[in-house]
Amino acid sequence: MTAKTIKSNAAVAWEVGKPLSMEVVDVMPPQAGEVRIKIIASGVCHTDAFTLSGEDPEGIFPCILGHEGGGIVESVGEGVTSVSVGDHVIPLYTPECGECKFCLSGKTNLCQKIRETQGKGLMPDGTSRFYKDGEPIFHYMGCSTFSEYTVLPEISLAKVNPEAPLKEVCLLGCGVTTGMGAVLNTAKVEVGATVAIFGLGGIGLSAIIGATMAGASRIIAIDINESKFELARKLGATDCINPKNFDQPIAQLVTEMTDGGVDYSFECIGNVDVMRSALECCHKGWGESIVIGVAGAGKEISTRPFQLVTGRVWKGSAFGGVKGRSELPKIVERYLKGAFQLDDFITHTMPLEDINQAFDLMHQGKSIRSVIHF
Ligand code: NAD
Ligand code: AHE
Ligand code: ZN
Ligand code: ZN
Repeated sequence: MTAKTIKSNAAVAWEVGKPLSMEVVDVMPPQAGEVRIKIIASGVCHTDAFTLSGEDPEGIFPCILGHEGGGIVESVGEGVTSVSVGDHVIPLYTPECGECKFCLSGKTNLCQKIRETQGKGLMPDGTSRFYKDGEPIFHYMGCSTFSEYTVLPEISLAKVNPEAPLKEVCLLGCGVTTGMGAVLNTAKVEVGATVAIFGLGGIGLSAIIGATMAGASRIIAIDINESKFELARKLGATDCINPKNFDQPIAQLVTEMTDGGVDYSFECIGNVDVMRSALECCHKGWGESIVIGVAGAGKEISTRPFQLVTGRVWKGSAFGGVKGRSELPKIVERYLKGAFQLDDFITHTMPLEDINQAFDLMHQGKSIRSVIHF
């Protein structure tokens, strides 16, 4: 049966800095190599707020934000073979085509097959699948999960075990995979290592889970919002620090606490000054700092080159270094076997029409993750 254009409730970001607006939009049928899915749930990540704020150089409006979702295949376009109607899927903002230079390198998860059009808010053929009153609305990060229905390329979907509750595993579409993966895949933290984690939102707390799994001997959790400390401790943080409670710079404090610095640090905020502190609290000779946070347009990082000359390493991590199609289904299986929990992260749930509350809660520091239920 050929799919037709359908109506979908969606939260549209019409312009920078304005609350999202509930609209009924037209969602076109999936074209060749594309899949239309019904979203069941979507987390709200800080990156959605970052783009809405106007800080994202790739931000393009009007668009439908959201990139941390879980859904069910509603229809498939011509030539789609890897998923079928009814399959449970997690949308991927980092696709996996398996054939581009990046996919074949064995060195990165950053598939570039559709990166150019995705960054312009468009499907690979250069057009949108979302329309309102005949005018196109842009996609976001290739996902646009703040819509009841959305369309993605087949290469941007991870097919997951249908027994996994999508209202929980949607968090594996970004935050939890990112934090855990940065520790386990990018840094490859080893048993007994010392770790400092800056920022205890969904990403930083997931990094704590990763550090605990890796067997880190010391996990120093740092945030200016002390309400995050209870969960940080529960997940395995050995020390919780509010930099505001100390006169000395945080890098110096962590260095003193750890006999010369940590083996690994993770910046999970998007603040370039904190990125510097995270590097400089690493141990001379071998300490590695992983940048996960996304900084605004025009921001740059700096340090004395001597920090690198003397053996500290600065790295970045996107989606935890995870190849979504081949690796995310296995992470879902590990979740189903009880390797880690997700419910601690879901501090709030709400229907799509209340989505602006999710952004308010995030800005007020009251949520870890709000999950939208469709
Ligand atoms: P969040 O808002 O839930 O958490 C950020 C935390 O940082 C908060 O607890 C806040 O109190 C804390 N914080 C703010 N300023 C601080 C400071 N100066 N010192 C210490 N703590 C401070 O955000 P999130 O959803 O966890 O995302 C964190 C960052 O990671 C964002 O920049 C987001 O865009 C980015 N991100 C990157 C990737 C990636 O693949 N690299 C994936 C997801 C999110
Ligand atoms: N568009 C921004 C950069 C945004 C960014 O860094 N995105 C991360 C994912 S954040 C998810 O919450 C990422 O994976 N980036 C890799 C990529 O290819 O976008 C900018 O600065 O232009
Ligand atoms: Zn995200
Ligand atoms: Zn590829």
